Amino acid sequence: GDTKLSQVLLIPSSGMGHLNPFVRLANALSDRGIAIYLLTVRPTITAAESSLLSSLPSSLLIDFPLAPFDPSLFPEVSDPVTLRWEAIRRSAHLLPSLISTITPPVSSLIIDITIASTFLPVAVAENIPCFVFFFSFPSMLALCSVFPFVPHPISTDVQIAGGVLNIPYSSIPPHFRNLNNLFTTQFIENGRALTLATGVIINTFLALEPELLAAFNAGEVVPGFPPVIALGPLPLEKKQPSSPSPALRWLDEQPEKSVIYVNFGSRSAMTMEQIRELGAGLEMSGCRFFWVLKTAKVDREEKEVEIEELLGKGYVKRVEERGLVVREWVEQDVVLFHRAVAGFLTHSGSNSVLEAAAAGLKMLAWPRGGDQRVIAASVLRSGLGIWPENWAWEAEKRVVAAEEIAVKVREFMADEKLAETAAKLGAAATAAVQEGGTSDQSWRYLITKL
Ligand code: BUP
Repeated sequence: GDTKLSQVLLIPSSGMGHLNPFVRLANALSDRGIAIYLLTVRPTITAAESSLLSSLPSSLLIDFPLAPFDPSLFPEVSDPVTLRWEAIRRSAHLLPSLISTITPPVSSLIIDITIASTFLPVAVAENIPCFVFFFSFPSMLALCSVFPFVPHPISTDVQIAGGVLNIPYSSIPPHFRNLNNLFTTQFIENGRALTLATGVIINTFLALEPELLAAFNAGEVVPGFPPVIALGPLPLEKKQPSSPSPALRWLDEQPEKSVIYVNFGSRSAMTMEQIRELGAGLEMSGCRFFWVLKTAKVDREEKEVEIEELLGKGYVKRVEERGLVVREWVEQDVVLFHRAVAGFLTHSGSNSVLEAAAAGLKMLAWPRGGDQRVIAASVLRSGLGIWPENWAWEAEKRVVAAEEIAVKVREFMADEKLAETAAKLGAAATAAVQEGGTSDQSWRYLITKL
């Protein structure tokens, strides 16, 4: 008959970096015969999330009305996404009554790491298996799982599994030094709760951080830690073939493997001064470039500033033969696999890096904040890319000069060896998800547990 094996309720929190992988996971679960529901909180914070949700069959979506929440309790938090996480975290007690209205009944949960500390105890009390979906790299999962147990405020490097990994103090997000910061307390509480999970799902593949994944599953990172299920790279969305955007048409006209794609993700924005230096640096490098330029952290707040107002009069015309600057959302999953693209200047957001790894594309990492230095270190270790470690992140307010950017970009684009190792890792990513591959085995394990 038509009856599916299991009914899984997916609970994302907020932010495109979370919703995107959740939707990919949902699609992959459906493909394997699992019925899924997606709990949503609307209105979403960003327009990008709202448009992604409206592209999904509405029968999958279940609205989650939140408990009243007063953001003025957290005057120090300016990021609306972090506040939304907190609002959801504080609504966990509403879950049992909501679940009881769903038919056929929910057999297990997959929840967002950012809401783990309150939802895991509810799942345990309700006796429902509950998996946590962790969005960053295994090295960040390691930091998350040991961070509740290190002396605070943190003032040293963090050693993982007796030296399998060392996370330097300088890579730890600066706000993690401040225990009065909401983001920090969320991170600590969520990390501490992880041992209650049935398993931790992570969108990566074994070849990226093999020793660390082995250490996790041998109980060497945190004793009694649940299985870490590395099942990536998750397949990208199945898109309706739409007419190619002007940006993609521009890429179509560029020579094979000639363009550096520049994008700092959906949640980072540079200062005007740094934007100008980057613009000048890309121009000076002489390389072909495709740059997605953002000036606001939340897309709905993006101002209608003309590119020339940011980069100076005549810029667009001067670089027109070899550079394209756009101000809108691009289909990154298509861009990364485009034949003209040879490298990626990235903020090393976890999704961006994994997508590029899947495409076997070399990266020039310029972390801006959050988990991005920890990820950049992993990019460097694995041979996927390079990381000029002295390039400042957002909080440092130091500006990297155009000349320095130009030299590095040129060197990076000319690096054939790097392109080869990245391509090899791309092949490993492909092999991992094929039948019998390491991620395929993780999938089989997960399905039996759902
Ligand atoms: Br911008 C942009 N097109 O123009 P990350 C982003 N993306 O498809 P973030 C586009 O958004 P955090 C665009 O492919 C990736 O799936 C991109 O996630 C897509 O960084 C996602 O890379 C961005 O994880 O979030 O958004 O800064 O660092 O909080 O994970």
